[in-house]
Amino acid sequence: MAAVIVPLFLAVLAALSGPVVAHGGLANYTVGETWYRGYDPNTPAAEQVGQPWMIQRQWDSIDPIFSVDDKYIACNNPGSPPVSYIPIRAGENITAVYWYWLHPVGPMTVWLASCGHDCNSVDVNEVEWFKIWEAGLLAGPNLAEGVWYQKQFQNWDGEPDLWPVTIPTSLRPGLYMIRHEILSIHIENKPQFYPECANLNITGAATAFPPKEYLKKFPGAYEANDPSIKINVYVPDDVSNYTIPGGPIWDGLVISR
Ligand SMILES: *[C@@H]1O[C@H](CO)[C@@H](O)[C@H](O)[C@H]1NC(C)=O
Ligand SMILES: *[C@@H]1O[C@H](CO)[C@@H](O)[C@H](O)[C@H]1NC(C)=O
Ligand SMILES: *[C@@H]1O[C@H](CO)[C@@H](O)[C@H](O)[C@H]1NC(C)=O
Ligand SMILES: *[C@@H]1O[C@H](CO)[C@@H](O)[C@H](O)[C@H]1NC(C)=O
Ligand SMILES: [Cu+2]
Repeated sequence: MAAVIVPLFLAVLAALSGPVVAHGGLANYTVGETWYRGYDPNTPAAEQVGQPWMIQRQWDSIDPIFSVDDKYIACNNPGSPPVSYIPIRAGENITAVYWYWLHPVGPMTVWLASCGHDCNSVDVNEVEWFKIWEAGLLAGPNLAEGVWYQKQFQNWDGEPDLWPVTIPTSLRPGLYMIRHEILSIHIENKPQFYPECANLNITGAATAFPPKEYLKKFPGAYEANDPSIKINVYVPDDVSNYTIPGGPIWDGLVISR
């Protein structure tokens, strides 16, 4: 939908002011009262990449990723990992801050991947991600007219748009990446994936870790022919159910390894 959206988008951007980030992506993270600045595609990379405060992976485009097989589906990432980690305790909330979001239809998911001893030497396409949060269709009557979490999240007014998620209380501590994904499905057979990733240093004394069946790679977690990905939500019919792709979320209760 980019051809239609770009002029409108620029018009909205022109209306925004102050510290507002001029794009529709994950701009900041908060934990408690602490704000963490994310990567800004509208600021030169040289001013951000390698900076000691950077906690989010570099991403250079607000444009969507259209294919489940695109390697950028992991982290919208052409290159550089951040230097630092957001410290957070298992059981605490991390809130993603967007200053603008355009699309209303489709699921939103949050994933974690354990990095071992260093998130900056891992390959984002090889680490194993597990889903910790999801929200899709919240209420009927059908996919076109129903209430989506994304519709409620959609924000045009320059106020911070907040997406809080709890790190599972039972998760064992360590270095992790967190991956937020918005999937917009307003065009049949042309899904739009908008992922961003950041580094977390999760502390605590818990010991749980999800078993194998929850661990997925990107690409790999999704199938192009999944009805939840290629569906035309605007065909009037009786479909009132929507299965969020990528398998179930890990409830944090299964202990293994
Ligand atoms: C939010 O992120 C943007 C872009 O990365 C940055 O310019 C801004 O200072 C951040 N805001 C806060 C409160 O950290
Ligand atoms: C923590 O996040 C959850 C969603 O995972 C949300 O329901 C809850 O309101 C958040 N709590 C706070 C204090 O923000
Ligand atoms: C992660 O947090 C622990 C506990 O505060 C700290 O000892 C460790 O140095 C941190 N690791 C990194 C890579 O920031
Ligand atoms: C709705 O549920 C049916 C029956 O379980 C399933 O086959 C179909 O894929 C679901 N549709 C979506 C979009 O999740
Ligand atoms: Cu679009």
